[in-house]
Amino acid sequence: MPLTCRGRVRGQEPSRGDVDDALGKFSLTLIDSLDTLVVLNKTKEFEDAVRKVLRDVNLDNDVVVSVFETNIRVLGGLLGGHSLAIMLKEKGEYMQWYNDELLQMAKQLGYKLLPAFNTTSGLPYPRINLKFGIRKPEARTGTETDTCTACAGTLILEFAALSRFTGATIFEEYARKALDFLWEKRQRSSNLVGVTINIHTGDWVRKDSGVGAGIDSYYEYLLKAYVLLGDDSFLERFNTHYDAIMRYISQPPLLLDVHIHKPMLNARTWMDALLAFFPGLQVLKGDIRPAIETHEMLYQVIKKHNFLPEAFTTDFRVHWAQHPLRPEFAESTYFLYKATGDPYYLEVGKTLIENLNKYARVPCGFAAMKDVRTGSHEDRMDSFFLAEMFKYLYLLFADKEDIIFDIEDYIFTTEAHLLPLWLSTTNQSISKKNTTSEYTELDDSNFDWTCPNTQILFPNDPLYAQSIREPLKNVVDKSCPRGIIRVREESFRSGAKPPLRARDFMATNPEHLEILKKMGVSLIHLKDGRVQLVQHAIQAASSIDAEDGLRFMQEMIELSSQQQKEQQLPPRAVQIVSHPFFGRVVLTAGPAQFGLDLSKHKETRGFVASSKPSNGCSELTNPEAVMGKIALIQRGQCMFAEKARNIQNAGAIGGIVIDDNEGSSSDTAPLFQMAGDGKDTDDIKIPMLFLFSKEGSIILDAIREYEEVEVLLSDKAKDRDPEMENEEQPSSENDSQNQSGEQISSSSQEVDLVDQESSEENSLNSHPESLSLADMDNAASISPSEQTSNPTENHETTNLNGECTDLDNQLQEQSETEEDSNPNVSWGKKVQPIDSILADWNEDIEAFEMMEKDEL
Ligand code: DMJ
Repeated sequence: MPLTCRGRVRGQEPSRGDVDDALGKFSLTLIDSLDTLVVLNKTKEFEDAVRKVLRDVNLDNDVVVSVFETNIRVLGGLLGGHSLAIMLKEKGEYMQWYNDELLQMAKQLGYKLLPAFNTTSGLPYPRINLKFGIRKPEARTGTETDTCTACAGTLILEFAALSRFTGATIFEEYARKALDFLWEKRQRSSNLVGVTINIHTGDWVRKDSGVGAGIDSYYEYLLKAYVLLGDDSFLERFNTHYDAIMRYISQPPLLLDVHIHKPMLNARTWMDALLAFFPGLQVLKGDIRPAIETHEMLYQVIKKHNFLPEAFTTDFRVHWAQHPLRPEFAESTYFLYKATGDPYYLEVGKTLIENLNKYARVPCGFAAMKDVRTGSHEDRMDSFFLAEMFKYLYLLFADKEDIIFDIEDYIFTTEAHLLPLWLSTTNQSISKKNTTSEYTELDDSNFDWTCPNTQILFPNDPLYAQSIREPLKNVVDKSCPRGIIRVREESFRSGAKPPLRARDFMATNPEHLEILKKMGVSLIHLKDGRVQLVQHAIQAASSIDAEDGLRFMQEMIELSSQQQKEQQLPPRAVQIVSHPFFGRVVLTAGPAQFGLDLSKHKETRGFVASSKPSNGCSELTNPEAVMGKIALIQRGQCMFAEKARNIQNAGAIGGIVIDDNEGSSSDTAPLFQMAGDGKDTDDIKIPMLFLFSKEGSIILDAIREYEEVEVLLSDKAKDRDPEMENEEQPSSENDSQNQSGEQISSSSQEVDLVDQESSEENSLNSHPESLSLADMDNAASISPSEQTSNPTENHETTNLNGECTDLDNQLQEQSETEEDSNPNVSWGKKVQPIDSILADWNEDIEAFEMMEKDEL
């Protein structure tokens, strides 16, 4: 946890839901980063780290973990560590004491995961208890029915490597069986797979299909299994799927999810960040042109937001604003550079590194972005940051002689762990046994370049990649909002009427109501004036109508969540700018519907002061303390607006309301806006922001530690300026870094209709006239004395003249202009020189040493 400078231990921090399934109290980050140390030529440190793993790691914990995450990060980490340990031992200098201990540990872990495969299908359960397995009552797992395709299909590299290293064939057999089952279950007419599958029946639970979340590494492992194991059946399967992906999902430069049964029909209007690995896989496959195109599009999204948002729309607006420092784009950049030798990709890598240093680097590491629009942080640095991001960025710039072994002798797992290619000829006893040999006829010429020789691909044409990128240069900036772009083309061609789209639906149109009826969708009028849409597939006129109904409901749900998002005021940022933070810690804050609007006015900067009474519900008794400062007030006992008036009357220039629910955090609770008191609030002129308790305690702890704490309230965090740091007041005597406040995170959950397909009935509430789905009940929390509110502003993205407008751009440009014209904020747009980064770093180290002493 890079903001609070502690390790995250499962059970000791509030649960973040599924994200925590990767944590098994098995020193995840240490294991996941073992082979990174060798790649970075930190051999001594690697040796120490291996000793620590052997000394400290316990795999027998009573914890329920994700089989997929444990496989790719822990089993993969141990095997990558083992692979490089034996390489070093053979070289004769380091690891001379090593006796396959990591491999033994990997085997122990492998056996712990095997009970997960105890299903009739051979697909593994998604979770397992490390101590009690699946079935025992103490296991607290084993009742799940569904898993994601990537979860079941991303085992073969690690399991086969484990079998081949140890001679225990069972692991490779189980992983092959799971892959065989997925292959059997592919949708036969489209050759695509869905996102989730029932592990008992093999039915597709989610029938949408893309190359990102939920499926990504299934495709990756088919191709890489061929490379590592030399088994043609994997290549044939990959090629069959690849052909389908390029036919239906690839809409250059976009990669858009479709339905497996109706692959000409897009399933959503946004893309997720995980698909950024795909250009890298296309390089391995040898299909460079679309790789360059998609990569270029992604790079432009990154240039717009500094990082790739977790999801972004087809017109490149932010859909999910987090960025947990995912490595996929760096991975693809590395592979594209290897394939093309084009220095452009080094420039791309440089931008990634600069952005990481500028926006994500905090005193104890690199913090995930809570919101790429505000630049606020999350107290989270996932293990893949060290396992993958560091590795790929280092390798991008490394010359052959910088690496102490030949990286070409290894293949990267999905977590970038290194497995030696010589495994292909070791202990092959089970390969090719039981593999299906039923393949679609494909045009083989597409696949000539798999495992490409880049010399052949780019015969003396250094400008090849550039010529592909050039036409895409403005694809993001000049894009107009777009909806679902491909609608059942085959139906149009045959003269059939296009199905009713959710966005076109009008509850007052009798023809539309008729179509709804045909699709088995009924409208129920609720007492509060809203209507509920319910679908009963069996009431549809035909199975085709039933499917159209499902799609319609899914579109409605997506439209609803999109509209809700668009209507929300974006979160704001509280940035601590005084010593020793210097703008590096950025906290996510909720806006207020009254007072100064920070998206329209320049940021407010000031020292913070606690108000008395702490809840700010009556005239302040310490006006001299808050005069000219930003007042801290505790939530509760009166309306937000009342607090604002009281601190404003005392002379405060801004206010931060801190939640009184201990343990609350923006990572676990949805942010909300502070509503007014139902009266005119025009008299409130100062900006007001809301912090949950964990974020608030970071400021309160800073006051305890440093007394004078200065913050910046804004809509977007500002770059820090080293000169500002020098101007700052001298540090307090005790220079230690002592922030507290646990932060936890949960990634956004998509409410997806297809999740409910199996339950036969789908329902959704809406408003009668316009069916503006933003009116759906979305459970804003309303406390008795303070009103929180869902936003009411609606941000149009297309104006009446049909001109293209871009809200993100507008807001960004606006704040940039203001920033430029604001003499108080001189810290934008500068790249921090390296010596200043090092100076910061040393200062941080000193602070931590001091902190350690304090704690001792
Ligand atoms: C990594 O853990 C792996 O690459 C996985 O396959 C999906 N992505 C995460 C990091 O984003």
